[in-house]
Amino acid sequence: MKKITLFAVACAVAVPLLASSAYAQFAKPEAAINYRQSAMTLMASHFGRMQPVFKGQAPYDAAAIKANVAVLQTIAALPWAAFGTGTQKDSNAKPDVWTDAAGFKAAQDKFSTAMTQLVAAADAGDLDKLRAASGDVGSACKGCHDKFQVKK
Ligand code: ASC
Repeated sequence: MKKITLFAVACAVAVPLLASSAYAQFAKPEAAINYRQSAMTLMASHFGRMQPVFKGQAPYDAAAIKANVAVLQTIAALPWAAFGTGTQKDSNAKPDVWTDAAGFKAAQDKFSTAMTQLVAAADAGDLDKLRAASGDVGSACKGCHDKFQVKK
């Protein structure tokens, strides 16, 4: 009876852990690396394409920026689940991603906060706020890369 109870408790703990781990979503480490790098590439594209507008080099189309920021926001949530244990080899991620998990999470949170500001500015149709939030998003990208990405 005790054994069964223990087994039930172990399952109750293990199943949600497995479901949220990288291995529930990715067949092998290379798939996780490819996934997160693809998300980063898409983010760079959707972030980069707005910069001419923020620099005053292209006209501000509020609806187009709002739609683009919505895409960026969706992609921005994706990479983090793909940094599972055992997915460092042959990637650009520094070991610090795993050895300083709290620091890596803090960097994600900084990015997420800046993204929330960017979404709010896009929703408000406020170009000055968009510029400021975009600057914060860019700083969050760079800060995380400086700390957690191998320089190429
Ligand atoms: C990008 C990109 C980054 C960030 C960073 C911002 O478009 O690829 O890594 O913005 O350069 O400072």
